[in-house]
Amino acid sequence: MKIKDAEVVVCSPTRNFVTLIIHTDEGIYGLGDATLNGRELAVAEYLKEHCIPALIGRNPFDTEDIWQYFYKGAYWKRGPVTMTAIAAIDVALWDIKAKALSVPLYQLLGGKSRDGVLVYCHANGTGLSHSIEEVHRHIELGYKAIRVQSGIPGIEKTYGVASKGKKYEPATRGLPQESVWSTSKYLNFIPKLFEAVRNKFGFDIHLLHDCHHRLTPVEAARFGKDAEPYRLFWMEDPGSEELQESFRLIRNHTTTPIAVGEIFNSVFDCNKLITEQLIDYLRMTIVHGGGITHLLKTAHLAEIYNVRTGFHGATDLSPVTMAAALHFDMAIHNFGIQEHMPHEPLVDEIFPHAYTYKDGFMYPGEAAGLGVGLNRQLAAKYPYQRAYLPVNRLEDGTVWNW
Ligand code: GCO
Ligand code: MG
Repeated sequence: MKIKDAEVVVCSPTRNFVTLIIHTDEGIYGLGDATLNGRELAVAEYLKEHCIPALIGRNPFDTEDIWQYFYKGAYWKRGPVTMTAIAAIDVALWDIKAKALSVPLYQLLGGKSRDGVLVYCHANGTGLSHSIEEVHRHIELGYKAIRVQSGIPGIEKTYGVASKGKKYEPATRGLPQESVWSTSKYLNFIPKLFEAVRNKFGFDIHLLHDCHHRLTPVEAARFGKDAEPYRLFWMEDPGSEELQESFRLIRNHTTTPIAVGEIFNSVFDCNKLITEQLIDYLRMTIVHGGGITHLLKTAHLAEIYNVRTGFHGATDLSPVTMAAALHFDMAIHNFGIQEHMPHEPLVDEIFPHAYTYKDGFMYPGEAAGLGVGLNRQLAAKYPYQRAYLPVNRLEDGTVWNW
């Protein structure tokens, strides 16, 4: 089998998605997600101009060699744009391989290690009582694990919280929106939120929280200590991750489990975090972490050090990534949990898929390959629109991590 051609489809059904389609001479095609939120066209061009011409004629079964060709062979290694492009190629090739062998992808990654994939959803409230209502609504939907985010008294807009009556979506069209952040207001409020949620719903439900990179190491340590009585499943991205050793300080002060890595793109972003056991869950995911080939190696390293996976699964990761993640989650031993932020019905219509949700768990389905299609006619009706993630500032105007 040979790669005959490849194309990049960019569409914007409520938000932007970049999809790579690789065609083979035997008529089998594979899909890869290449969406990098707010930087979509950089990856689309990288693929079109620098990768696709060098893909033609290769054997799609050579996933390892093709991965190394675009990674080591490019001289310029790593970085989100490069690694997202490589991930799209890699996932499309695994899709082709599994389709050619007529098996669902998880069969090639180790087979079934579990019956279903535990997922967590988002309960986002504008304030304490609304957050409690949202937790209740998601418990009714069967979720066993819920990430709780809330508007903070005294802060106008908070990460993870939708404006009234709307679904939360971090990127917005036009130029970047700006928000203002106060760590002290946040740290004063969040323990009260989790106290209220535990008082109302008890300890049988898993609760998670995303700090979205905003705390310094010592503030994160304090957050973790304050959260201990509420037994969080994890605190996510407590602070900026560039300095891996900074997690030692957080770790030394709290038993609240730590999850990081949704913006990582290589094992070299988390090698110390893993081997020094500074984290509990790794969020680096297939689309931004170099694809299945690289994530398998990273997850296997993590397994040795008791670190489990907790893949990023926000709506900016297309159904193609969701499917790839679910096959991966099903197969590896050190799976922890999977984020599930359901896509809009229009997105599901453009990417029809075999995966399903039931009672707090997801299932990749038994279709050959990833089990995801692309309705190109419908996608073409929603052309790309420039969109950005917000920019964050402290109350005095200093730019801060969003
Ligand atoms: C999460 C994330 C997202 C990101 C978004 C950025 O935990 O789901 O933090 O909501 O902000 O994916 O592109
Ligand atoms: Mg996050």
